[in-house]
Amino acid sequence: MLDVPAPSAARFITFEGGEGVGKSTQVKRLLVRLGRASIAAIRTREPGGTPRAEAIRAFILQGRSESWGPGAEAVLFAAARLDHVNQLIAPNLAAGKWVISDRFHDSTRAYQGLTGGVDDKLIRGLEELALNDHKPDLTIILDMEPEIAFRRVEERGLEGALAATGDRFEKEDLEWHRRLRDAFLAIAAANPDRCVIIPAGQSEDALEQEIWDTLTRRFPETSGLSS
Ligand code: T5A
Repeated sequence: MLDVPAPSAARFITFEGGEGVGKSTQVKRLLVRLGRASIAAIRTREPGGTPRAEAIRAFILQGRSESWGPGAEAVLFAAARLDHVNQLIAPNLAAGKWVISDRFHDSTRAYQGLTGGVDDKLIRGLEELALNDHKPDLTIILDMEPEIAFRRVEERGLEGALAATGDRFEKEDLEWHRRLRDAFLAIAAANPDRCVIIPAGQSEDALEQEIWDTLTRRFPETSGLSS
């Protein structure tokens, strides 16, 4: 008989944190690691991940919903999430693939709720509607002083399309980003079983290793796998 390892349950992992803390970089690196460990996985992002959700992303990040206020924006993010969950996240998990998402529902809680002042009742109602029981198994919150993250985004912006303007939320001032950081720390404190805070000021390699160590501790079925 062939010695085939039992398939492990598909996991849903989200990355959260402020602007420019290195989420996208680490999501890509984690996908490579999972591939080396022969774990089938996809990466996605919010807002976005499906054509309809990407259309909502463009609308919001171009600043076209800004004047509607954070409550309406929370509804828009939730509408994008509902499509994302139904069309991409749930089917992939059901097919046994791990799903790694660059931002998810905690971003609405942090940006529109705790920082934007949207009522917690609305935030919770939108979560219930959009998640449809698909809560992440693990949320990695990359934490960093906004001053440093700002510098990173600025340096990247000098080469990128957002050089002159920045997107909708990158334009907020430093004080706003400090409150945003506190919001993510508060979410982590309220959800210790799901969330892990990882200091993001380390090198990309060191951060990748800490994330992998966190994951193998959390999901013991991965700890014996080569990576
Ligand atoms: N939003 C989103 C809401 O308000 N509510 C919601 O519900 C949701 C889902 C999304 C915006 O929408 C808001 C939040 C956001 O404002 P986005 O473009 O996806 O917009 O914004 P971010 O998620 O912030 O994406 P960024 O690309 O700006 O930041 P990342 O992904 O955290 O950072 P990354 O990996 O792109 O790295 C930034 C720069 O730093 C360098 C990279 O090379 C890059 O240049 N870097 C490092 N440098 C040194 N050391 C390291 N360890 C580094 N890691 C990366």
